[in-house]
Amino acid sequence: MIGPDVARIAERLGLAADTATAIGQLAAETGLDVDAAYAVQTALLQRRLDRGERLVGLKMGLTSRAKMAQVGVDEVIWGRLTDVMRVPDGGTVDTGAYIHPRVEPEVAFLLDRLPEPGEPIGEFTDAVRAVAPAIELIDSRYADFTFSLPDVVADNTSAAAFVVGPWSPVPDGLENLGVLLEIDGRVAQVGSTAAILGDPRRALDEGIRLAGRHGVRLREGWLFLAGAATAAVPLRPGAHVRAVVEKLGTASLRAAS
Ligand code: OOG
Ligand code: MG
Repeated sequence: MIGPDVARIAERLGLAADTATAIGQLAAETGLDVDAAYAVQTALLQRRLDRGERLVGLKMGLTSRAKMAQVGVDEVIWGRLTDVMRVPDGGTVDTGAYIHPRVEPEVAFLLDRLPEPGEPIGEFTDAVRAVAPAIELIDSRYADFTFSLPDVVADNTSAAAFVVGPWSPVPDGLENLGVLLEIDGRVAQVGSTAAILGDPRRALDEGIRLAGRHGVRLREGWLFLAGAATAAVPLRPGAHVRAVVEKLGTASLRAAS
């Protein structure tokens, strides 16, 4: 049997992102399974590297029930972050560069030295140098933000842009910090870091394990987004967005009007 055409699917998804044009789901029609979907993701990353972008870390997706319920997919997934996706804290994005952007509050880790594959993480603070509040801007390349598990994996888990707030040393206890997402000064989502796999530190174990299955090793100096603690909210032109994480502070962005 002929497998799905990984290069062609990556090209369709890459063009959809570059031109902010939604496409239909691909997995059912092309017979794409989850393993082949990660191969598409790798090809999409290569497309970005070929135009000079740098891989700066990984993001986890669907690590909270709120997110799983919002998109109707209930598996933890991971994707790639590049330097071009990073927006400075307080920076401005153009919603016209995206199809149907949404924002969600996250916790970011700055990775230190990680154990060899197969070895457990000793102390979390050996593996993570600092933590920060963050905002992820997601933008599914599929029409109506609707997809299956292999579709969203192939689409680099809807990754589009992200903001990292100020770094802090790892506080004692990351497992139950209050999280708010504010739009124009109004609370749009309320949650807790407990929503992220019970403790966002677990997201790192999952990231090491799941990326390791596809031969990807996390590196010192990489960023790591642990996954949204709440559902995502549509980003409208002119909006001012803040993610506030107890003990860690605030990350913010503006959408140009
Ligand atoms: C998939 C990406 C999920 C998260 O933090 O859960 C994600 C999506 O919702 O489109 O980034
Ligand atoms: Mg996210």
